[in-house]
Amino acid sequence: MLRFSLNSAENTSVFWRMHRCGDAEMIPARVPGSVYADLLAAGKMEDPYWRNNELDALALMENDYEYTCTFTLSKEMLETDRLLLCFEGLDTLCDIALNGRDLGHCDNMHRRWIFYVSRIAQEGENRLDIRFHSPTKYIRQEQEKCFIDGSSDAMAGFPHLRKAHCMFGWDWGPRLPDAGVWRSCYLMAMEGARIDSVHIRQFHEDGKVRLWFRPELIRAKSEEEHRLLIRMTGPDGETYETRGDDLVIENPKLWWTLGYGAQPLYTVTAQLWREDELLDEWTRRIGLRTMTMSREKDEWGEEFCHMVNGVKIFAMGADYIPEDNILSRVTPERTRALLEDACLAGMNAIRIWGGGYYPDDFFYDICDELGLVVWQDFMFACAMYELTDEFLTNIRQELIDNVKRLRHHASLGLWCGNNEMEWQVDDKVWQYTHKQYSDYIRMYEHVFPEVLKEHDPQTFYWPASPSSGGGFDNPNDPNRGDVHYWEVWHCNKPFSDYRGYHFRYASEFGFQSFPSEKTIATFTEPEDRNIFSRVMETHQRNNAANGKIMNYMGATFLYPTSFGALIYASQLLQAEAIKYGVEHWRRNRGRCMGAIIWQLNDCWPVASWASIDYSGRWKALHYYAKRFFAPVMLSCCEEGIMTQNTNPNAEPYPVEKSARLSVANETMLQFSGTVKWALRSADSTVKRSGEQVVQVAPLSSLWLEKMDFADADLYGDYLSFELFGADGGYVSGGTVIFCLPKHFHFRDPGLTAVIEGDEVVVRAGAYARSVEIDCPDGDLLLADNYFDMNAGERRLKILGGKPGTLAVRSVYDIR
Ligand code: BMA
Repeated sequence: MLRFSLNSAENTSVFWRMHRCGDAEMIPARVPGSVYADLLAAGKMEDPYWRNNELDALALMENDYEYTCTFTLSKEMLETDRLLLCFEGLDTLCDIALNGRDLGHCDNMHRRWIFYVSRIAQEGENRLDIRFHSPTKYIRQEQEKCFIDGSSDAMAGFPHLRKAHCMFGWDWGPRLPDAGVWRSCYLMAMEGARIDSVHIRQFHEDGKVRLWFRPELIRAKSEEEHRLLIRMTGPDGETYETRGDDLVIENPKLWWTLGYGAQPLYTVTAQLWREDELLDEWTRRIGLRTMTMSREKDEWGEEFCHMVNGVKIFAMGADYIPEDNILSRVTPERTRALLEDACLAGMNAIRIWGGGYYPDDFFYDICDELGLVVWQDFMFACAMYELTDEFLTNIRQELIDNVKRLRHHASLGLWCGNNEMEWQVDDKVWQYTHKQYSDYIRMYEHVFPEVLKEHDPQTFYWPASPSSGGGFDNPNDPNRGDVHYWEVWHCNKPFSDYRGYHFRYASEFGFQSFPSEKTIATFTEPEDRNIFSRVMETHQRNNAANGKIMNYMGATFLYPTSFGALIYASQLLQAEAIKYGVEHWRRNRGRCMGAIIWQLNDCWPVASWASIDYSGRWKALHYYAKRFFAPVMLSCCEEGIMTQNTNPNAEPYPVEKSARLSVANETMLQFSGTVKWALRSADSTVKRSGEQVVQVAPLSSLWLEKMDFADADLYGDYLSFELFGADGGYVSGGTVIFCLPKHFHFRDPGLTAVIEGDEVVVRAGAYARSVEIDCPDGDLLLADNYFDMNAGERRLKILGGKPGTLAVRSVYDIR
């Protein structure tokens, strides 16, 4: 098999150019790449993320754009049995011509497109033209012909086109429906046959693994005899070989989710031979493991949890959206940094949300290496679809392409039909016809399972997120399946509302905040830095949500009188809200088995639910997550003003002041240690204290006795609690207050922070809550941040970034 790359970076003899149709000027182009990326590089458009530039950039997509390249082919390539022109991704509507001859029309960015070009390609110079049609014009025209309802955060008509829905806008994303050759393209010259894919299944029995291989070949000549040889190399270099269709691995090294064991990977190479000629080779890495969802019936309903090698794990993670609206900016390095940050915060699972695109191979390779379980939505979200024969054929092929591309990955936890549509159809959120209603069932409950039955029967399939198993049977049931819970945030409920539910698996719940001030500076002029300015509101896509943040602000903190304090306080609101939910669900491990935070990342600089902002900076939430997703975590279920709906205008009223500590142990080992607690006044003086030795079984959580703090000063005392391991080392801890932070009588902690070697040393003279260490002239990644501390000292390891000047503040400074 000869391969001839048409990618700019790999083949310098291929020169791509592009132009706006109707405009004679050609500009240099890069492939893979996009219209926006090329126009930006040529200085033909402004940064679409800067201030309000988005609308000008959107208008550019009313045009068609043509990409052209010339390349020289050798006789050797042309004399093979077949010459294929392959596109791993075209975004989206386009017509392709080679040497002036039409090859075809493409209309799905999620598919791979292959054309047989033996008769059209020629020795010497060839010319390839790809004309991309305006996506905005197309969805408008189609919507006029046939109305299809869907999220109003995106442009009307978006469901008509198999293009990442969020490129048409979302409640965190801009309307920037870019276009272009967004993935690799190349020519393949094939002799005899080629390996399209190898379907590998695993059977785990009696401590051994039997691997079963089914090669999927594309043949140029049907009568020819071919032999397949499978070679495998284990993580320690051990080798295996078979000419048959299976292989037994004695003493397999099992792949585990992060936190439960190691991530050994085996490399499988399939070779296709014609007598002694090697025709093709296919190499992938796999992990030996079983992976499914457990749905055992129990006293509350039906559990829903990942089971890896027979072990039920508590999924801790976040929802992933595209990392950039300009897709060529998403690189393996950037994705690795993001996913490593997810792991640093203790995450073991990632849900790939269905309104974006199926990520690149490198995304899953990284998840395999890190031990992240991937919940994979198919790319259907918040919309109805009209199932014509053509649309059905198109999406069936989209599924086949992606299932075959991804099914071998160790990290692949489950396939899911769509995002939120069973729930939204059931709730009649959209206008739909009878046909569209029955098309829903046909797609997710017939067509999708059929495709998977043939191409990946070993991976669990779930019809929608959320769902209770399908058939519009109470899709968002708290007692079965997964749940999207949005009463906190979208319905303005207080954080404590999370405690009212014991979801089996929360696959979405979230709370917004502003990105860091340094990130805001990347898209604003100083005069824009007011959260109700037009620029700040453009970079907030959830309706009136900057006001919503202020509403929660008023319920929680004093009024922040500087922009900086407001940004900081907004991040604390988000972090506190999510902590309320996650800690509660971890305390109820067994009944609850998953907490997937909406959302991990952003695709442009924006106010959103993300825990890491577009510039890669950790918001307070991500540091909080590092604590509440810690494998062994001490948390406190307190009763105070926040949990009791008290009305401050009706004083005096009785307020229960109590606390119940809990230790969650998400490791495979028994945990032994000591819990220490103290009731303290605002200057940190201990009023009374206690301690308790605890033994916590693996994969369980342990409640301690409820403690009554009727004697505590409601506005002046707080409870601190810490967990120490058997070796005396600090494991986990925190503080709670019994009133709202805005009413607590904080003393000025007189915080200071200095760098000593590879540590930051923080000192406080009194109780300091949510202590932020920032580096205004640089960026620092610390072992902990936004933490509570008693009067005294804390030392924090510097994990990354460049130390510069330090700035430190706490809730005391929100005023
Ligand atoms: C859910 C998601 C997204 C959305 C988020 C925040 O509905 O599935 O569609 O961005 O909530 O509103």
